[in-house]
Amino acid sequence: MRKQDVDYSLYLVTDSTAAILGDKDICHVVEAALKGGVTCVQYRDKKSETGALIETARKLHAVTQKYHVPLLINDRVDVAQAVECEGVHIGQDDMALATARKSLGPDAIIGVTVSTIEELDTACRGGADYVGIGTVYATPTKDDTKHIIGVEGVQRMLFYLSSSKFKVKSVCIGGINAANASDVMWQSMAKEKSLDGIAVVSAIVAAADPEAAAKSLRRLVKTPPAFATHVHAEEQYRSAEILELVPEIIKAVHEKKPLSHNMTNLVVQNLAANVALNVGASPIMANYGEEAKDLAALGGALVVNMGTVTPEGLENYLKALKAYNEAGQPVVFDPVGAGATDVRRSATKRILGAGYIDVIKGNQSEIVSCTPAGAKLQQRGVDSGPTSTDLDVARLSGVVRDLATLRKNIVVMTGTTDYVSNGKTVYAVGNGHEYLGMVTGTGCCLGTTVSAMVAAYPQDKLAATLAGLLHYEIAAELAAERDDVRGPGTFVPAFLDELYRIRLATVQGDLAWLKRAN
Ligand code: 3NM
Ligand code: MG
Repeated sequence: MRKQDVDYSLYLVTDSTAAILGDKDICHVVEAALKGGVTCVQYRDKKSETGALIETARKLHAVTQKYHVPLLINDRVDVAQAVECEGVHIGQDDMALATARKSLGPDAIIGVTVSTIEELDTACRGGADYVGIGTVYATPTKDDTKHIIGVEGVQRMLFYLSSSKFKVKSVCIGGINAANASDVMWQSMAKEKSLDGIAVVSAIVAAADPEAAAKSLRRLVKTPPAFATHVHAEEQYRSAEILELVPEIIKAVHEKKPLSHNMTNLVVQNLAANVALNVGASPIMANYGEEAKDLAALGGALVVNMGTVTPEGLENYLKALKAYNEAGQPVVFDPVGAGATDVRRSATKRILGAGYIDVIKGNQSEIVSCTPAGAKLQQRGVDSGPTSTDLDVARLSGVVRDLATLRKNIVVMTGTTDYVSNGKTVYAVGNGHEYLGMVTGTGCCLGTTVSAMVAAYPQDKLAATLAGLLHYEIAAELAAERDDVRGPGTFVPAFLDELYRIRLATVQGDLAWLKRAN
């Protein structure tokens, strides 16, 4: 087997501890895993004496050779040499790559654990054949991991690899299992660069049936997750082209009456439900995560609005996010006050790390708080408007575009000018009225409106999001201009009227309102 041809798609790392291996025989587990489709095996045993290591490695090598799969030894170049297996895997605290290469020669496979760009760069320059990127998620299997990097951390590494000259293969490791394998593969993709595979310990070694576990993981690595099967945000339009789709999208909401499942804060429940009704959706305000699976099956969209986040609420959001992802139904995230407190910063991180979000909608500081760089910044309050992060227009639209690229989704940043991006193009929308800023919950209700649009028109979430934004903000303009509206109080009922009237006018082919789009 030439080392360039090694398949890294399902990389098994063994563990000999009672907590994971139990009383099973390691060779039996590895053979079952190979039958299930494991493509590469690393023997990792931190406790045994050298003699025992060599003895077990020899047995394992006999098994892996039967399946034409390479065996690598964790840390121990001497053990690899003794059993003449295909190579080693070294961590950052182990023998230097150059030393290992010198001992093992050019044909040996040498992999290196990396958790920062600097380590990755060093490994690539040093001639590593592959890198193990981690730790993706905290895992009880290895309790001394240094950096939990999440899917976004993996993606940063892949961005690096995609723009470098190195042909180094990559797998990720740490807490990967059947529940997240396909999401991690898909979400970590950077430009056209994907991981070559996943590395797992407990998902196979601790499984009751390692062969079945391997089989299902092998399939999951190759299958995009449900949420990725919708056409995603690839489209690029000129503004005029996208405007032509707006009536079609508003009509789709009217005809389908999609469910808008809101897990939202106490302040806005009533207004959000009324907004949903008047844009033509069917609202349900359901904060209990257990219900989400049944609701997701109804074909609507979920809004996660963390305006009044609690520990219990957060667990409910995560359950619902998972249910909607599994059903392939869209999710809108409104990170209310994302950077305002430690609790919200950590809730934002958990929500963003727990699944795929189709649309993130927030004000400037909330969107900045969702970016890897902004995750640590302190934000002032939870109300909208610019805060300490006074960014200029170029930077704002850059932030929106980069976050959308990173997450392969749609990002909406509201403000006097709203920015919407799918990671390719940034659209600026200047509609709206200042009364929106004087009534509580109007930002949140925009999330609800967008959820109705993406639920009814999932084939183009960018156009759907823009349609929602225009419907909403032009309704506000029309309401504010009415003679019976004297201020924010009389504005609210008029706004509901205008949301409703825009929908009916559009269905009847009257598109005069849309001429206001700018
Ligand atoms: N290395 P599981 S995490 C062996 O981050 C190992 O470098 C890691 O185990 C790293 O698949 C890890 O059971 C253990 O979560 C992964
Ligand atoms: Mg090590």
